[in-house]
Amino acid sequence: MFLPPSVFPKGSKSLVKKHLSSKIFNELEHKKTDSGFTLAKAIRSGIKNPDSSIGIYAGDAQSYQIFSKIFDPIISEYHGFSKNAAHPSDVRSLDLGPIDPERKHIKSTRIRVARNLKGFNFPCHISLSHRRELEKKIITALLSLKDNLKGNYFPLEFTNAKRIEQLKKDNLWFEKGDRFQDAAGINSDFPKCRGVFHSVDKKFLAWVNEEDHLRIIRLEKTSNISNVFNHLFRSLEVLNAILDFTRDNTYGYLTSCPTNIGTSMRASVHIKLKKLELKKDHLYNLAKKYHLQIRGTSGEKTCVENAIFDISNCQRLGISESEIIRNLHIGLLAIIKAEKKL
Ligand code: ADP
Ligand code: CIR
Repeated sequence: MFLPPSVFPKGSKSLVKKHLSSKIFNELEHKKTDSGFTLAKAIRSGIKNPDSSIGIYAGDAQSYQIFSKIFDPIISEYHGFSKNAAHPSDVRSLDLGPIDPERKHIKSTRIRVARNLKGFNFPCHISLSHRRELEKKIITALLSLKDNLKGNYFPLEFTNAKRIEQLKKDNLWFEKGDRFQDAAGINSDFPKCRGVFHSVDKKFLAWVNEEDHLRIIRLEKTSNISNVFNHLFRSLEVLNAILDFTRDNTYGYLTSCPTNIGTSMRASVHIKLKKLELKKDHLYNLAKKYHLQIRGTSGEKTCVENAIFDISNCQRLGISESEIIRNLHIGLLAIIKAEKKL
């Protein structure tokens, strides 16, 4: 048996290290979900990566119950959410207007939600045969979509290099998971049974078997975030009718990473901030004030190139979908005002 603080790398500031006391560790060490997921598997990524901020992944929906003693405090700290609170859902149509109509700063808006299907383990704990069965089920649903959602599926394993190049250029493609996902087991059998679906106009897309079974995405070259949101949720209504997603009364949509539960929504803009790039403290303070997260130009844990920041909502649980968009709208207006003032 090992004592929890000693299994995590020195200097690690991950939430899993912070909250996994010896007492909780002893209570959970021998527990298993019905599909055989264990604490040791859940915390692999935090053990391997000293710079993990969270360090834990769920292997199936039941992980959140069986290992609640460790997931709950992490969720509470990340989302500022208490388990006694209710997670609200509200996807009413919004009309907030464009934030930056000439797109001097906001180059594009991308809103994604994560979904996992009932009856299948999550990607860090799924066998190749189940991943294949799942991919088949999802492709059948996606290829049945009609009108403006009609599109094509490009499997990561079999798509030709020229097409991949174009999909990368359009920001539609995804790569093998990073070292955090790798240590968790999410990259097993990569690139088998993964793929990208996109509508003919390339505005609606779905990532299949990436960090979650599905990432459902709307991506447009616009600063009108409410329009993107309205379109995405109309598409989700169609998908909800043909696929059965895991959802919990308290924690909303259940996902591999506990940072994504709840709405599972990340609404981001690519925004050019030449002046604020030179005043990063000011930018980060504004982000903190408006509960926003700043990522690099190519996504999580990447660098900012040509002053293009990825700014999105931080909180996804205990807040409704519409509220996330309204808050993002207010925060972005403040950030653009600060950029203009400099
Ligand atoms: P996720 O959003 O799924 O949590 P990432 O942070 O890795 O994951 O982002 C996924 C991809 O989406 C990256 O390639 C990133 O560059 C791209 N992306 C994110 N936001 C935008 C945006 N507003 N416009 C264009 N591309 C974006
Ligand atoms: C980590 O623990 O750092 C990674 N597993 C990623 C966590 C989710 N991302 C985030 O909070 N920005």
